Amino acid sequence: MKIRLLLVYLSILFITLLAACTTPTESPTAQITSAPATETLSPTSAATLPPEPSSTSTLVPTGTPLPPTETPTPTPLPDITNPNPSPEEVQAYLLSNGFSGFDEIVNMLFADVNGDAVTDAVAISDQAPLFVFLWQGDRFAPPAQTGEWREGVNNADGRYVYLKDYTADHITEIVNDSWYSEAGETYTVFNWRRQITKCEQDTCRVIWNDWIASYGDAPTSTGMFYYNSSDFAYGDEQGQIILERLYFGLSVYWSYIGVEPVLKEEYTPSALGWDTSTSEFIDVDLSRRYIWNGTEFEFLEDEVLEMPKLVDGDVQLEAFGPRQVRAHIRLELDQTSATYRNDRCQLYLDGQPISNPFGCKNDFTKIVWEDITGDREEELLVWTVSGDQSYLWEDLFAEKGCFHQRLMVYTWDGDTAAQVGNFVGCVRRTDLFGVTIRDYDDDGQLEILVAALWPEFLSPDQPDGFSQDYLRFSQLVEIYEWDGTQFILGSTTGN
Ligand SMILES: [Ca+2]
Ligand SMILES: [Ca+2]
Ligand SMILES: [Ca+2]
Ligand SMILES: [Ca+2]
Repeated sequence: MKIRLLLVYLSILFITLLAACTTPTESPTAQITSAPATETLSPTSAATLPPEPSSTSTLVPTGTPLPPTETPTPTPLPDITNPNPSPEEVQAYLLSNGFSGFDEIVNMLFADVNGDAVTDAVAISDQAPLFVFLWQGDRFAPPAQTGEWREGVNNADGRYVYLKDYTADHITEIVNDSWYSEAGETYTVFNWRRQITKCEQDTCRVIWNDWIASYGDAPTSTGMFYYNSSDFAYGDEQGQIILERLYFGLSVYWSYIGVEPVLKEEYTPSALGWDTSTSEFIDVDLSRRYIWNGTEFEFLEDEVLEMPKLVDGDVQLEAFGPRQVRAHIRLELDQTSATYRNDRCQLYLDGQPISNPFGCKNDFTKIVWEDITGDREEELLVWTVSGDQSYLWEDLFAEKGCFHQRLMVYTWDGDTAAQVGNFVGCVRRTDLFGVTIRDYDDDGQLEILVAALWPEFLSPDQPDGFSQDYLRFSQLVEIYEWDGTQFILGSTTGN
């Protein structure tokens, strides 16, 4: 027993001594932490920790040769020394050095992004990562990574990467615009985000990251909204660099609490003590300013350009015409929501239905008798507003797929009613203009003006040049003229 114990003791002593003698200046743990290229994936630490190609040599088995495997571990390629590498060359370098989160490099941008007057390279992958390669004399240093998707989202519907100077130093930043859609049974939402990355010497970091545009259509719950923004950077009187963002849009029953975009919480209906159950709610337009503090664009202030407001409807559901004929609206109320409703209306004359059912809001529905053709005979006019397609009543279509104002016009000869116009105009701004009647060409005869479209989605590459706008309002207005029998499309104006 004693001999055995002694042997154990000697063995432990021997091993300890051996370990002490063979401990190199580099500990095995140090090797492991420096080996994986994933260390370089953080944007702040990237470009400072080149992966060491030699460190993986210990992982190569030296014993019996193995049959070729299907996924061999790639040998890390050395730093890129070609100042104008192809996407394939960069992709091979990245994949062999353990960079991940993408399948391929789809495009390259070349510009000086760190201010040393030497051209750098930005590799755009097919997924989230962007890799910024800064040129260092004779090679590209291992890259910094940026280009994250929106938090909690694994993929984007689209992305556009370009270079623009945001800090007024004539050194370009890397702008990563991405967009996302969400859709459920009763809603559709699109959000656009912008991430701006700035590089200095051998590091890169994100200096601004937020939403830039938003569009939603939720007819049976929160209504419709769009928000767009534009940005520009300038130096103020004190020589400070300001990033100004102009947010503008239209929101119907959508309070921006807890969802994107969050504008000013103090201007939400509940904060203002508003009852939106019987009124249209129009949201705020504002200018938001950030100041460049040398590290990032820091929030400075908001300036409200247009206060939110409630727009009360003009309601009249019954009107007596020539010879006391009674016109009225029969309503079915949408009771699916306390705050937002798409009701169902139908027009009756002398007790008989004369229209198909149409989407309406009962608080904004009005019928009037009025001569708009100039023959001194009154027409029956129906005005209303409504959201897009109702999910409650599937037969109610907004012909233009937008939150809209509708005008229907009927003539009545004392016996029969004839529809001579049915106009749907997309409401685009806070005046709620969708359809209006006026003498557009000053010839004494009234025309009907109709706003043609809701915002269009744009792709960043426009035929007429690059656009940073992803939503655009058509300003197109259709002009309908009375031809003696009905209102027909005569011309359009705007664009
Ligand atoms: Ca450079
Ligand atoms: Ca700059
Ligand atoms: Ca008339
Ligand atoms: Ca006219």
